Amino acid sequence: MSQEPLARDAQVAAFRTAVLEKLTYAVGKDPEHAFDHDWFEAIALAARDHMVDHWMDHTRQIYRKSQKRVYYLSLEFLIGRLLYDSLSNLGLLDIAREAMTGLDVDLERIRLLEPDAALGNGGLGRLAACFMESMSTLGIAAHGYGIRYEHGLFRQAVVDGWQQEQTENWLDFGNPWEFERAEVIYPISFGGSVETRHDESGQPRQVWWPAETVRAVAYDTPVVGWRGASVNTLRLWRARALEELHLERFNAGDHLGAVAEVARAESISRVLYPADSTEAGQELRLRQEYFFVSASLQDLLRRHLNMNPTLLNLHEKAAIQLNDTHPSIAVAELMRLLVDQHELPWDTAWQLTVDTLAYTNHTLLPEALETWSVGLMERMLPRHMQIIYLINAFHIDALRAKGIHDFDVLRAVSLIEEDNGRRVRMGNLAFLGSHSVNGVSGLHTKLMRSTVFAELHKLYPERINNKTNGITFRRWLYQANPPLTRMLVEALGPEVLDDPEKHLRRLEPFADKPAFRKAFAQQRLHSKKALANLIQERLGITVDPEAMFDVQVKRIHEYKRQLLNLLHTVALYQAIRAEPGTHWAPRVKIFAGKAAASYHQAKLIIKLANDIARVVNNDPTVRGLLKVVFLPNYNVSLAESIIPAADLSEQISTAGYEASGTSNMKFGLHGALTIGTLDGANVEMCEQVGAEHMFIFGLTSQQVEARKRSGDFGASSAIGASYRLNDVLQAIRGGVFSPDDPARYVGLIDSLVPYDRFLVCADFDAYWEAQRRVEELWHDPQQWWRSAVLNTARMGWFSSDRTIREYAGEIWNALE
Ligand code: 26Q
Repeated sequence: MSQEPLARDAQVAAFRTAVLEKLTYAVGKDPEHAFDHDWFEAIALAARDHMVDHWMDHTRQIYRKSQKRVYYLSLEFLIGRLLYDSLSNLGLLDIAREAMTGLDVDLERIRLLEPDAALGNGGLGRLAACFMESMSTLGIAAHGYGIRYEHGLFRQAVVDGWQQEQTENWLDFGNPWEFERAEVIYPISFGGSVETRHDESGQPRQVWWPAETVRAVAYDTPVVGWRGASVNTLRLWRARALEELHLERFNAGDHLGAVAEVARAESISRVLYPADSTEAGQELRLRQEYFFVSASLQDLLRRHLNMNPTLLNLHEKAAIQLNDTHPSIAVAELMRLLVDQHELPWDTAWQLTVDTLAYTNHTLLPEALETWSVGLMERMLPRHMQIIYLINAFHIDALRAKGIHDFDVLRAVSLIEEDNGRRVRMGNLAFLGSHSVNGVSGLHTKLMRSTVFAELHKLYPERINNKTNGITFRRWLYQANPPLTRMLVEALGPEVLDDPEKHLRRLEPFADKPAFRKAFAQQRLHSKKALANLIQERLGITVDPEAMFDVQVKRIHEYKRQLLNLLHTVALYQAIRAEPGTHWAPRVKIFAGKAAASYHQAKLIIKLANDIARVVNNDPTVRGLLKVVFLPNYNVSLAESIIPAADLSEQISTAGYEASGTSNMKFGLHGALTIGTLDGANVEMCEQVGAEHMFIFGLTSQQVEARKRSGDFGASSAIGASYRLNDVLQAIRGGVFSPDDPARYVGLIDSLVPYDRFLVCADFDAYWEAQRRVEELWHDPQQWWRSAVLNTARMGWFSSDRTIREYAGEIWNALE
């Protein structure tokens, strides 16, 4: 016998012992009486111990080398479950599985008990989680900073076809991954007034007398990189009251008043805002933004001063990335800390601020660009409002000095919007306060330069740059699809796991090997059977795993055009009913996604999907040819089950609206073929994969722009020219899918004719045609699976390791 198995047996035994010890001494349970949840906790704690060793090593090394640190500020980290993520990156997954089998505990069953950490809404939050993992993998000294929400994104129930929001309680059974740092506490203040005083040398100084102060308490979660390479920290802040109980009031008999202040303070970290575009500026949201930004900046300045005698080299030792404008009050807060607290001159502080901060933009939608009313800002953050006015004054003066007097230009680049009540434009603040402003795909970045930031771009032509998004292959391939991962390792060798960007391409020749294509189709079928079981269990709908799984899963938004997909579903349904004998490709249309609670149109689209599903699934004429499924409560874990099972990936946003998209990459990695518009990162996918292995359709962003300018979205002419579209709209409008309330969709359909803002009608026929090309290829399995393998082979560039390397090299200067 060789050494290997022995060493491995020893590891298995050691892990088992560690779990039993945790179960006994940390959970306080006897193995005989332990519930599955107790086992989960014991296993997680045993895994966490392994991380801690690496964590401390890594931290010591960063200090020793005085490595530059990267701070990723994000109101969202959509992490999902951590058990397999941690075990797999530590190389302990098989060992843990075996160790637990020896105790008669099925690790897979235990895995499912972990609640998703759903501290994010969608793409932006998930990107932050992928980036944290990649930064650890690449050995970057990174800290994520955010809020430890007591309640993550709501659970979505579907009752009678309608979305209902239910409170999410991920912390009910505790969280074994985090360390509370009761000693890491910062005061965070709000309100009050600002007084001008003069110091000894006669210099004016601004003193903020706040009306209210809360505490931010740190909770740390270790984030382990691939092969345990390094372990970084995700530090999330929880809001606590300064005093747990107002004793004087309590003793005076005012029991409710005594706790009211506590409730007000702690509400800051109570719940994630469940919207993925700005809603009317809510006071609590601004409190959340300032709360976590101030705590994070105080923390990182303290860390810097522990290691350095001065703040003057801050930009050499720290890079701060702002995930959208949500943390953009950091520009004013960093200025306040540097000028008011650390007494640096304004100009020095400004230079340091700009050199340290960088901003990522994730949206061009005008209604999603964050602004805050000047009145609210003055009330809540009076000193910051002064600072913003000053920044603006210096900025406008500098432009005038350059000879720029054009009123329209000055109005466009001002930090204050004047025409719609006075409001602070957070995008402009983030732009001015950062040395780098990046978009998240090539097209998106180009549009940033020509639309929202056109005038600022002319003034600072070097500032805007592109960093196309990526995804971590560890979670989205190795953990989500072990059979496919095994195939890749067999074909390409284990080195593919360490450097898929380099090695995945070597899969291309396998696309021409019938045996490989067959095995590839086989592993897909395996995932589809698992998903079919899940659909059966959760919805009682039977679907055929041999049918094409046609999938659109993402937040529900008009620009993402789930409606277009539903119109196609109805068109297909009608066509099959009209000619049931035709050689249709059997399909299962799968939808999932949450709608913001106040987004009525999005909620109506969910209802429509469920109404269509009910009618189609109960119609015997289309049985075996078409099924429609809306899976409730889309989250990271459900995505891990759905994505490996998809044959067709729907990425059909109106061109120019989806900043990047990241599910497009996840689907492609598993070999799903994409039907999509030339939008966001679909464009780069096209370049990598080849348009001949995708189904591209629809108006381009330029054509969309031209229609917008003309004010005619062309719905009536599209309907006039397409009997098919007309039939679909009439059926939905007339109540075919809503016999209980025939008028339910009249408003939805009628609003399209004058104002089809997202060009659903204009793109309908092109989409229908593209779907026919899909069917044609499906009928040619050799070619279908060849394209599928090539999609996987050519997806290496979409690794978030590549994205992070670009950030580190071009924005952070943080490559060793
Ligand atoms: C802002 C203010 C108040 C309340 C909510 C918000 C808010 C919250 C979340 C605004 C936007 C978001 C999330 C946006 C988002 O997820 N954008 C997506 O980011 C992905 C990562 O870059 C891109 O791939 C997607 O294209 C983009 O839509």
